Amino acid sequence: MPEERIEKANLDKLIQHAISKPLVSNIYIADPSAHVFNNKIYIYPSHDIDAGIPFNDNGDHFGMEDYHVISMESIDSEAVDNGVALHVDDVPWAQRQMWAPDAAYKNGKYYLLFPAKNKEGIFQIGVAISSSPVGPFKAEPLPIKGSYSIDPAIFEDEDGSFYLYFGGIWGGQLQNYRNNKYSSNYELPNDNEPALGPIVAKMTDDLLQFVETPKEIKIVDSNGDALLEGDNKRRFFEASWVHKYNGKYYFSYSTGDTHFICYAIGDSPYGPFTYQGRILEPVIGWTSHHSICKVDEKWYLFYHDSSLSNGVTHLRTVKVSEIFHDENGLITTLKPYQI
Ligand code: FUB
Repeated sequence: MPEERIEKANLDKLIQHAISKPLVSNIYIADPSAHVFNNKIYIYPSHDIDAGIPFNDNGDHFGMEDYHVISMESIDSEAVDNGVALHVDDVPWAQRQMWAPDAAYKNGKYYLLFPAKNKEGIFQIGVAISSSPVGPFKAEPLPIKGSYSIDPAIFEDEDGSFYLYFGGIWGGQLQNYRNNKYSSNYELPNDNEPALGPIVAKMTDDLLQFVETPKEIKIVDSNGDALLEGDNKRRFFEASWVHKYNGKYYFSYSTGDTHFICYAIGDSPYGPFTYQGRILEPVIGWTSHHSICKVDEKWYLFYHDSSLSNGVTHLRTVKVSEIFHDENGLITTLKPYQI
């Protein structure tokens, strides 16, 4: 898998024709989880750095060490970097690789949910708490019991229940789990077998633990058949996100090695979710990761690309663009570059 998947001449053209500009350019950020708290927009991204580790399929070159929270007064206003909100050195159980986080608000407190590798090199998911949406956050001493893999996305349903979605294959280690148990002998399914699904668990009232055994989510085609591992233009890879629109649950995700952000619709936060189509065509850079957030009655896709670093996969920048649900609730596919 080459690091640079776009040739230089094409890269310049794409950058010139991008539909959106970087929200901040003083640091590299990625994997944006956007929320509106108290009428203000807060983005919880990964903070990309060059850790000097060569590109590999295990994602070791994503050597992030801390989180910064980005805030915006409104969708058109300047995005402000609020400095370090949590550093890996201040997380007792974590060793390295502070990958894509998310955040929630409940009863006057802000909760940062984040993956990191523990001292054994296994990804788990932790919680850190602050009285401010921009931190600093104080990490719990241990990760969430029973948590694993990467890319936590926390969704608050209309009844006040919170659900945590997570999981990612390859560097995200989801292929090493079956029924929530780890084994380095587990591998990806064969191409003609159902793909691995993302994982969901309802959270306790204090948002610190799961109330239940995590469950694998099914993403199915229009016949109700599970998407297969070989169907890599549609099957789940990483970057879970859930939003609710007209009473339906929209589960969106990245297809990873085919670089699409896709979505599937269901009637329950647990799925099953029926595949619908693409939200975002491939961006500059290998990864694609997004969130969907309603701001002032409009829906926005927060996403990243590697345009600010001229295509360096692990040095990304966050952008935002409005998206539209049509009269049937289907999302119009966004082309990130108008060529
Ligand atoms: O940022 C590191 C990893 O890259 C994330 O966890 C994935 O979703 C991908 O964006």
